[in-house]
Amino acid sequence: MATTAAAMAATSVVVLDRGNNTTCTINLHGATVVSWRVNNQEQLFVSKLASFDGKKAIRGGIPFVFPQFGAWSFGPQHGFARITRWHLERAPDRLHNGDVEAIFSLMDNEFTRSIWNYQFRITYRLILREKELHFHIGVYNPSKELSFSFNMLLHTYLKVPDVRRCQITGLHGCHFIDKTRENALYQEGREVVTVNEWTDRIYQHTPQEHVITNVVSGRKMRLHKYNFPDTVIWNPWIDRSREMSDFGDDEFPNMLCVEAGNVTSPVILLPGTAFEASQILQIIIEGNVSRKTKRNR
Ligand code: TA6
Repeated sequence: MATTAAAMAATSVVVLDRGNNTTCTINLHGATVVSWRVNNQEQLFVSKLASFDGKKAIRGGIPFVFPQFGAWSFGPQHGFARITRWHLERAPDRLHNGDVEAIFSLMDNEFTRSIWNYQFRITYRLILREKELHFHIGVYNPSKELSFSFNMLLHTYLKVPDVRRCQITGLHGCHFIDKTRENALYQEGREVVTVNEWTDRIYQHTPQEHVITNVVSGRKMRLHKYNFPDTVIWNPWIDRSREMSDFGDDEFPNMLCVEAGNVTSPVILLPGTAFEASQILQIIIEGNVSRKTKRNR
């Protein structure tokens, strides 16, 4: 019996529910996190014009960029992972400490090999904690002969009341490729980065932690990353917003992309080897001790 689009759509969404109106919703189309609600407050931006047709990338949430960042002569912009249906490897499961975990996976198939003829397997483990969302990624090369290289990035769309009031730490002194100025290379001189115009920058060799101020309800968000050396900062502002059919002309003030990834130097994966990377998004409640102090306890 053919699977109807409606049935497909219905079975495309996985919800991690930790109780207390704290949930995380993943669409199997791209394993795109399309919602993260903490005490009923949405933390991620999804465009009101986003497409959920199971073909186009979802405009918002956290699309998974792999194996290519940006334009690609062999295939779609930002790779095929965000437009491919992933497998639910392990259904949402409540852990002993009340956190909820689920695992998604993507393996090479006829479609991916028609674009990029390599065997691969990705596991994507998400853990929903009280005020945190954890992302653990493993990329494995099952081939006996062939190595492959790839970019990988979590294209996180943060929801913000007013992007002009946001500040991003952890970029001072970093070199960046400015896609708004013919990809010229510059060095960041500001202690905190603000966004008051079209911004599209690939910051290189950034530290493991960024704090973004004035996200939902004026709070701060800590982004902690491991094995993701680069950070992309993006806001399309007025003109670029108009160029995107799946993005409202008036939506740019309410989103800020802070994207952890491997962009400037691709990862090379030898046969039979694996690569791991992770990201933690943490809502900072003033007085909330930093991750380091918590760990040293
Ligand atoms: O990550 C920033 C960026 O590469 C921008 O250049 C902009 O193109 C954005 O991604 C969105 O790309 P998309 O393919 O989703 O339209």
